[in-house]
Amino acid sequence: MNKPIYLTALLWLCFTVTSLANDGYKLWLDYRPISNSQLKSHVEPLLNEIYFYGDNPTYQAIKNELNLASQKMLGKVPIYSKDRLQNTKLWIGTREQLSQTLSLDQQSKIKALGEDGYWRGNIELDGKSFYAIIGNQPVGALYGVYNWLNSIQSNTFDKTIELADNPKIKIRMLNHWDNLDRTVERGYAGFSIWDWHKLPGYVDPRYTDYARANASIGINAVSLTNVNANALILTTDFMKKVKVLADIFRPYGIKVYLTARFSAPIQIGGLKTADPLDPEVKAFWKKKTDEIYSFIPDFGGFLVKANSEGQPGPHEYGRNHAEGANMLAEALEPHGGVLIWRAFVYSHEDDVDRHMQANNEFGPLDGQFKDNVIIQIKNGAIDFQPREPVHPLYGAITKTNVGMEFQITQEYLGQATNLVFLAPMWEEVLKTKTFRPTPTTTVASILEGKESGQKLTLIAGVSNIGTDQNWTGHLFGQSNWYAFGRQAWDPSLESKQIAEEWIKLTFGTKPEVLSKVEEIMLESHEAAVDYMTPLGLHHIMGRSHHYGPGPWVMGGRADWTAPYYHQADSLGIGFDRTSNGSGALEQYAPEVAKAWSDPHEIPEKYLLWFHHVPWDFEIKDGNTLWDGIAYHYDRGVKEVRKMQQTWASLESEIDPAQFDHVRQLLEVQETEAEWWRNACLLYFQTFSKRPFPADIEQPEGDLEYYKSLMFPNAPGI
Ligand code: BDP
Repeated sequence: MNKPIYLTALLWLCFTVTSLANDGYKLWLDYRPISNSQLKSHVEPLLNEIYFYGDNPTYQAIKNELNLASQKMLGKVPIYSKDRLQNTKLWIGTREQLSQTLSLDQQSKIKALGEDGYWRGNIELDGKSFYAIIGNQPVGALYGVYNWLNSIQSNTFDKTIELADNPKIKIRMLNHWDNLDRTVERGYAGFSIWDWHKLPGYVDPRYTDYARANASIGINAVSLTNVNANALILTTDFMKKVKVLADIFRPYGIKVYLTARFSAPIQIGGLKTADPLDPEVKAFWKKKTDEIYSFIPDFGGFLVKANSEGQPGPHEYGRNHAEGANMLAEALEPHGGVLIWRAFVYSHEDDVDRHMQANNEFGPLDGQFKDNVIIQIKNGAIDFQPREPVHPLYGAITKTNVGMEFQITQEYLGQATNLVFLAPMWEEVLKTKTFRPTPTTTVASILEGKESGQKLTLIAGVSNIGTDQNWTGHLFGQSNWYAFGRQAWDPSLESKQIAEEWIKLTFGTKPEVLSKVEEIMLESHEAAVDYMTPLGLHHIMGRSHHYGPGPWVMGGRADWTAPYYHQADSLGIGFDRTSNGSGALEQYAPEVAKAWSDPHEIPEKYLLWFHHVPWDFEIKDGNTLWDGIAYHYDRGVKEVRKMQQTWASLESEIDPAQFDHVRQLLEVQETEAEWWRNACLLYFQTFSKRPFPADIEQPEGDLEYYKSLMFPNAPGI
């Protein structure tokens, strides 16, 4: 081989190998070359002639994205025009900047999209045609550009179609549970991406990529630190570090929030008390808040976990949650800041069913919170279980701003070794009817402020991001970050649509890949529920790390043990929350309480959540409860095997590195699903004293062996 040919071949090989080994870092923004020639003929002229109406940091961020995308998609940088009419085909700007060009009708249409909305479409002017991406604010244009690039990547861009969109939720927020030493509570993807030690001097380029990823899916708020908060984050030294992050995020439309430790006045303020009604305490928070705003003028506000799981709060001083929250809200108010107060409260001194404690605390306080307070409520009343009935606070309080807290990190859903697409679970929650305040109310309509007229709307998700090269540990964890952003933007989106979008951006647009990966994703949540906690079982995971099964976990406070939740005995299994039991069902609207109080009427997926049911109870498919439980566990394992086979059939279609990463993890998932099934069935059999149905794979192994497994180094604790 002569030298130049040899060198070209070598270069080609290097390029192919590196381009094949996709490490997942680029997430869904790994723009692929456009192979469809028709699409290319529509996109290329636009990227060759871009005109920006003015300049600002957000437009610089858009240019940065267009540069990256164009180089990958077309192999060249875009060309920016200086004149809006000469050599120009793509306009990017705000409604105001384009007001001379837009008809009054177009202007009012765009205006109606609100502060983060965007419009994109064709505009005819003096016989010439321009493609325009317009926001009411620069950030709207940014969202419009991401949406446009997304449509190019998924092969759906059509210049002739007008498209407008706007978020239904105002604050679309990631909650990082990141500690200042970079460990991450319930994090399974390495360490925290916030390198506090090197900040403010060293700025990791990852911060910008993080902001890009969030902006591309509409996330506009991040709380940087663990809700089990460290007061040091509020010191001046840390503020300088936080400021660097806020400055990076600002052009991407992202506001920074911090978790505020309620006892900070004592820990960093030198006071003897943190009583929210004490004048010195109030003065501390006011001064502290003013100081934060002097560094970060658009600081979002505080997120607070108080009087829960040992965290300090107003109860120590005989004050209630409203008094605690309002004091902090007052400090934020002059700056337009928001106080997010979590409803995840339960006390070990209170032996009332943990399911009921948040309603008991917050119900009587409805209407007492200030306008800039939002109560952030988990999707269910216990704790991010594989499946939970909706939290009874939704619809129970109507005079207080409420927001959703989902968990993206898979604390109870196989952590980073299990492929579980969470959008179907969130969709199920969002579509749930609460029947309060009206018969048609759903969780989504409450969150969107349609029921109460609340202006401050919020959907938050506990982040699954860490320092792993692919950000989320499991490649499919990226789909949950993506889905969260999309559902927070528009809670009415279907999981199927979201899965399709993500698959196209991640694996390309081949129909076979699309349909098979979609099948895996859409069935994965039900599979996990089956092999972990079928028929409404809950909180039977390993103690503390929550990794793997632990239905036998005993000792310590009752509501941190598994038998508290499953209540298995010789007669049956399940937690009686009807009026004969804890009475939690009565916290729901009468329509729900009535239907669910009958074990024959309640949706079977919640059966054991609300009822203690005899082992021989006949379930809907005609089986006894005991056999039904066994069939569900067995089905879960079989579903994982089906996922494995489907994935295996895609080997020739998927990047080898990504293929192998997922293949290996699916093997781990199969082992873990078998472990769950065997351990739980063998354990529950000690109560049911019944044989397993003959046609399931017989649970093997020895219960004592499963009980003896220890994971002292499990991540995320
Ligand atoms: C639970 C976690 C715990 C969190 C708590 C919370 O196990 O680590 O601190 O929720 O949400 O899911 O505050």
